[in-house]
Amino acid sequence: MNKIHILRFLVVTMLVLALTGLPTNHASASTTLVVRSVNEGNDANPGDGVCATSGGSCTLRAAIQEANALAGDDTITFNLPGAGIHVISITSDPLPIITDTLNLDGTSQPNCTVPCIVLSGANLAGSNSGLVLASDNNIVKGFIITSWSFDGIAINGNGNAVQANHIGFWSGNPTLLPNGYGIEIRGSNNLIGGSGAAARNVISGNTYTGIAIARSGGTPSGNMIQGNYIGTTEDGTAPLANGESGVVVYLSASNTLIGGGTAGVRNVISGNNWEGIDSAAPGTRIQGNYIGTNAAGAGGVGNALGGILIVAGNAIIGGGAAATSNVIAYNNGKGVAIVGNTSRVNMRRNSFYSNSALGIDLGNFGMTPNDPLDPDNGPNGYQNFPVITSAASGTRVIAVTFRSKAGQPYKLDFYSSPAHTCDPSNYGEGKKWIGTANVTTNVNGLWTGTVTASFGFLYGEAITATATDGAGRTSEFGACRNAR
Ligand SMILES: [Ca+2]
Ligand SMILES: [Ca+2]
Ligand SMILES: [Ca+2]
Repeated sequence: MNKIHILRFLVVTMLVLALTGLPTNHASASTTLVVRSVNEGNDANPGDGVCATSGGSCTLRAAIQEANALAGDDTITFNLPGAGIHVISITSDPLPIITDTLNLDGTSQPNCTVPCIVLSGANLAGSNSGLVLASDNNIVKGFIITSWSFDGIAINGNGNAVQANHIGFWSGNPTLLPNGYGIEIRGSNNLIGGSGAAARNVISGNTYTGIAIARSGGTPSGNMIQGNYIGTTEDGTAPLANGESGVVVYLSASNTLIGGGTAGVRNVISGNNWEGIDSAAPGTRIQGNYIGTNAAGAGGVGNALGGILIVAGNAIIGGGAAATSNVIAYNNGKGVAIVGNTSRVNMRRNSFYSNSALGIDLGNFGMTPNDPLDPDNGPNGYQNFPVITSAASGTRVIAVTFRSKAGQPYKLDFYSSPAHTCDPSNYGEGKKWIGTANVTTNVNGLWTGTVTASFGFLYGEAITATATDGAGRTSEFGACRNAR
């Protein structure tokens, strides 16, 4: 290049910069920082747009410091040397709290099977969390997060997405390295998981709860837990218990969605040491999940103290359509237990089977007998259940006597279970929904009649039913009647 060419090049370059308004610094640009070292050094000059320690390497710590210092949303990717698992072991201080919007993308690491970047707190003294999201709209994906004595991930902001992580275990390491809590959520409208296998977190082996929402206060609303395995191995075939429950929604949370209406957002919440799900909050929806089964829905990985425990608030478990039905099976204990005198829980069209105790227990002390005119107060108003007096497999006609409050509308849902699988108490559980009847009681609180089921059932199968009142409060299952 001669001098004239150089001069012409400089003039053209300056013109282009002037015309396009390219920034002369990185103050508002979206910057991608590439982590190339598993070491821990600090960024030498946060805010200069460059991730570099004084020695010139880009560590995760330096990258977060740089991204926090740069205004605007930034991305951190990984290009760590070598193949296989990469362990970032934090020993000096916890990683910086994420305070500016960040896409932290562990799936970007070449030459590995996601997740392959371990964020380990095993060598860090004190009570610490792995990643703390203080800002909104962050994405964290593709990490193995283990050995943090407090939270694996703490979400204090809103609108964050956490996907494709293993939280609480490292399946390649023979020594289990739990976190205290897998994920704690204190903000709103966060998404844990998503639709499909690529978004799935496996949240298992943590010392306490897999996902705890509003455990330490706050008023988080609208959080979504979708498509995860919680309490199982990464292939969903065996238990890898969280030491307490899989998911706990504390009372100051609201409108939490666990699952949804498609197979892709189904959570498998199984194998936990307490219940699969505990909720004390208003507006909890539990839909389309497998609770106590393996990921195939074809065998047992039961939760040790029952499937679901509702201690207060109101919840929808199921929803009246096939797509929102949960499978609640193989749990040691109740399928769903409801305590707390103000609890209001709608449970329609779920599949309950092979739980060791009642499918649904209002009051958590066994079957609650029907009372005349149903005035009793308690969980779900101790809603009376229907009494089936006959069930004819040939005609699908089921005869019912139902006594509850006078002059009120109810939805009666009918279920079949294979022969001899009703609970030993005979107040059992229903595996397959076979139909619904909308009925209204008379002035004496009585409705009696026959219902023709939508789906057939076999001679000898156990037929049972629930009643749901106009406020959406569902009864226990009535006594099983063997079909003739
Ligand atoms: Ca820097
Ligand atoms: Ca930033
Ligand atoms: Ca009652």
